[in-house]
Amino acid sequence: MLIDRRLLLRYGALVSCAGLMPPPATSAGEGAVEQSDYSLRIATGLIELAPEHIVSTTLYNGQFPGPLLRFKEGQQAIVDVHNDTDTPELVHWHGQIIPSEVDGAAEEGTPYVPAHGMRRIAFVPKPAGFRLYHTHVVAGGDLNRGTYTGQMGPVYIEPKNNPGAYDREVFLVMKEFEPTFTRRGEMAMDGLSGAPIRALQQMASSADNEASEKAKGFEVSYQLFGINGKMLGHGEPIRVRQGERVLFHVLNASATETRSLSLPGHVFRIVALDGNAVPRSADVPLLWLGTAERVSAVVEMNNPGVWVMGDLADDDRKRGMGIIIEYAGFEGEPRWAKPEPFRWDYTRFGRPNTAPPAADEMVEVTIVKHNGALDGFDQWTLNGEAFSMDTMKPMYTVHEGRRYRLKFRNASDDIHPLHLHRHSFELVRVGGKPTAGVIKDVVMLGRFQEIEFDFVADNPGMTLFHCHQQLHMDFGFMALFRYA
Ligand SMILES: [Cu+2]
Repeated sequence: MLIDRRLLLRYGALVSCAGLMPPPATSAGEGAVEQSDYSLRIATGLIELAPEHIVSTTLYNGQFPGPLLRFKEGQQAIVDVHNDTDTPELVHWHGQIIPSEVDGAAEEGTPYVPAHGMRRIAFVPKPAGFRLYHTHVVAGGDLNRGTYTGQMGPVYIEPKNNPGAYDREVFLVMKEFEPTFTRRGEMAMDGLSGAPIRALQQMASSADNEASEKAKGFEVSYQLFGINGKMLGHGEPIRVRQGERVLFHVLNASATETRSLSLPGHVFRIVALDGNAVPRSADVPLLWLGTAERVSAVVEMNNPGVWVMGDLADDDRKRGMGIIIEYAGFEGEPRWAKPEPFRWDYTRFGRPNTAPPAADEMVEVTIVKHNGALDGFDQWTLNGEAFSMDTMKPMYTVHEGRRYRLKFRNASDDIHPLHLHRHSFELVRVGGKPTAGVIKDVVMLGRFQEIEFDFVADNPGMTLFHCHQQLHMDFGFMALFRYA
């Protein structure tokens, strides 16, 4: 749509001189001359997971997942975000190294997209690879807000030099629907390598003894599950030919859950984690992904038939967490087979026998859970402090150019998908094993385990660190880094 330039100037003059007209919702409102690359509209809508399961939730552009947004690395992009809901919203560009003003976290100072308003944002997308966008508002006890809704979508940033050496690319977004709170503290499957540390277990039991509420806090459980917004058996199968090499880009879009994925009779060759190429490709029988983690893996289609590619959790897969893989010329009931036990180990994809560069400074953070401390919800502390949305006090000051080693000690029986905004980090030690070269923006910290990773303070501006489990981040598990 082209707008008459004189009209626009006149409108602008009216606003600035007479002050008679209400200001547009943003500095560049709907009448802006420059075309945006993408437009996202946040509104309530319906997703048909299956004919008998049509869910109502908040969506981007009326669909789940949100549209796949493709950007070019280093080339400025403009996105118009329209918010048709009654509450302010934020769109976070997860995994990108961009300024705080557009990153999409209120804690960093990003302005909200007002209710029934819009905000135009511009940024230079980077780094290349598989990223995502999602809402970053606090949900607290409201299961109609935050990542409990359908506000999540994939981003692919094309590298400046595109290698593209695969037959096909398929994006898979794993997501649960219809959340409820429960007192049933169900123990999720633990697929992570590494042994629990005794001192951390002791710390947890003394926190349990001190807890005013002895009962465990609320957990979230879900009724319905799907890949790309369809329950297993609904939607189109992935149709393949024998000998084809398919590159799967898998995203765990859950608000709270760790997910797994297996394709019986096939192996995944891991090529990238969180969109960043791994130093060492390796074959694995199945995937484990924490909330917001991504895995890119090539599967060679060399076992003809009709298969269920699905989550290892039987209940969740039976309620939809899977998708059918159908070879050309084959039909019939899709087959599922439980894979052999396998532990997910990030160091498998790292550079062996090399250490990352020495860090300039070390920061140690101990994570403790306080059962039911906040009206029945567990409260989380980092070195004894729960993040406060009221004060938004920064916990650490970093200096530009310095390399920081963060060591996290998990004195709890939960897995935490740790996420750092606006920076990538390099894994240094996982489950007691040293590693180098694995670059990520979310990493799972196992129960009663430790993890170390490095980041270089190379993107000045307020920077948020948090657990990506929505229940954890909303109840204390956050910290702000400020630049000196
Ligand atoms: Cu957590």
